[in-house]
Amino acid sequence: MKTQTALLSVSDKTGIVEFAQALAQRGVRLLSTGGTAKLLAQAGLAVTEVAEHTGSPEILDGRVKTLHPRIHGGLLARRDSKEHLATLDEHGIDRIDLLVVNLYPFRETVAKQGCTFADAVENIDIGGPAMLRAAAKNHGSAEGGVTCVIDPADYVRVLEGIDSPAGEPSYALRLELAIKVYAHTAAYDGAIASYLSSLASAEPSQEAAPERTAWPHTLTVQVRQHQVLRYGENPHQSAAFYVDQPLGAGLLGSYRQLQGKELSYNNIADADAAWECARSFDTCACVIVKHANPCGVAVDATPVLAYQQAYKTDPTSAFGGIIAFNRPVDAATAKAITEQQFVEVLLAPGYSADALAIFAAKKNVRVLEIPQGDAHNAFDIKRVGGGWLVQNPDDHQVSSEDFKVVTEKAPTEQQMRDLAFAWKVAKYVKSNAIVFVAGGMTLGVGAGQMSRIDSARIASIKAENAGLSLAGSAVASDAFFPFRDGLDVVAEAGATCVIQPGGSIRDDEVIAAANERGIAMVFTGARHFRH
Ligand code: 93A
Repeated sequence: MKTQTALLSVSDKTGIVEFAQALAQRGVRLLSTGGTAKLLAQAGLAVTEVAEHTGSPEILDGRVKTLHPRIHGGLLARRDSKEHLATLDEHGIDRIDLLVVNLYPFRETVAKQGCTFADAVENIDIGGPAMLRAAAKNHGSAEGGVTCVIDPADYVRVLEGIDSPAGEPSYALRLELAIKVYAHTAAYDGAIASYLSSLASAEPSQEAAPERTAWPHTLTVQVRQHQVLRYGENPHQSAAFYVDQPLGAGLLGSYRQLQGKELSYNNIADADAAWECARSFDTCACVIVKHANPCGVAVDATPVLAYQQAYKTDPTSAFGGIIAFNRPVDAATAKAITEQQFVEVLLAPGYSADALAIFAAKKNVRVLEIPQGDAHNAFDIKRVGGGWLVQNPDDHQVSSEDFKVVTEKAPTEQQMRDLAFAWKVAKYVKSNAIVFVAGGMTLGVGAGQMSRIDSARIASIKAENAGLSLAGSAVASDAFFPFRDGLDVVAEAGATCVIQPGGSIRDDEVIAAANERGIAMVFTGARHFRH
């Protein structure tokens, strides 16, 4: 059915005047609530106030504005039902074909310092969600239905739909917008429940709400099923990939697959580890991951140079690896990778046409493009029996200026650069992590051992296996050395400088060992356990 009447009632008034103007130009009649109507009228638009349309004034300080049968009847009458349409006629109710609503900013209000209980409660929107849920319920069928819009980013597509021969947005778009509405209202109510439960036993008052606990008592996450996977970590497990709503650019979930086989559960987990490590570098970096651990990381002037250095760390493990770049991949890099190794997944913020042509010859290689962006997850979640462990992501940053030299010898400038690089990589290696580096590349990575000394031994064995010398290398340990033995192992392997958090009761013993061996050591004051 042609879009004849729209109801606009928005708190976030971004783009609403322009959108209403575009609707008016298309002959759509505008109904609107107090503040929105005023804005539209000021812009010279012909708009009917909802109060005038319903014949009922806004009452109770605006708590009741749109809660009226002339609104809800107009939204809910089935477009394919003669009876419903006759009922509208009988009661003199006009159809409302397009609903544009966004809600009182509840989350933003309670996030503000000093938000009172009264502020919070007045920002619980009732009429908005009621209309949205009604319109979404009646998104209809291919024959026609109501369009509901909560996001200014969707205005353009709605106008395109009105301009189509059908005179209304397509069924596919109406369905998409209806899904968006229910996800949104669910999260909105979740935020209200979280806020109220965070007040615990506190009495409602006009005073500032009590100090909020660091974590809400209930946690609401909004996700969308992105893909059902062939299977989980093992073939006897089933699995799916869910992505956050809204989804931040720059995070793995926003990927676009340009070619290759379907992604598996393990591919996604490994791709995330590789991508997060690669994007943590400002300079051009390449990260090769196997089984969730980096097996080669390097920074260099170009992606191909970074790849070649990263590959040298552990060519054996790199086979079938996941490779991430924080710079667009060019033909030289694509050629070097495809000639040298079997690769499961590639990640980068972009690819040259020549690079894509080279990958096209290897049909199975999964090539993922991740849009540039600096979004970060709000929290990490880990499943345990009967519950979830939730924490802030490990986004602790220390720069070289914060490194505390604890030994007689201080690192040279080059050593400082190496230590900073090693420390960055160690954060992405499963604990216990020991990472040897030199000149912007990893030389040996020891990951996931139950004792730090074994990680140190493994890292040096791997360097030896790859034919890399550890003489004069820098080494990072993701947590403190509990005894001097770990330090002895890395020193004997050839390390001349060490970075670690410090904080052990035996720090003195470890510092003395470093001094004895002429090693420069810095403390970061923070550890990077990764389990
Ligand atoms: O207080 S309400 O829950 N009661 C209502 O009947 C109602 N109808 C729309 N809030 C209501 N709204 C909300 O008003 C909308 O969801 C929107 O956020 C806001 C727009 O108000 P105005 O146009 O006056 O700025």
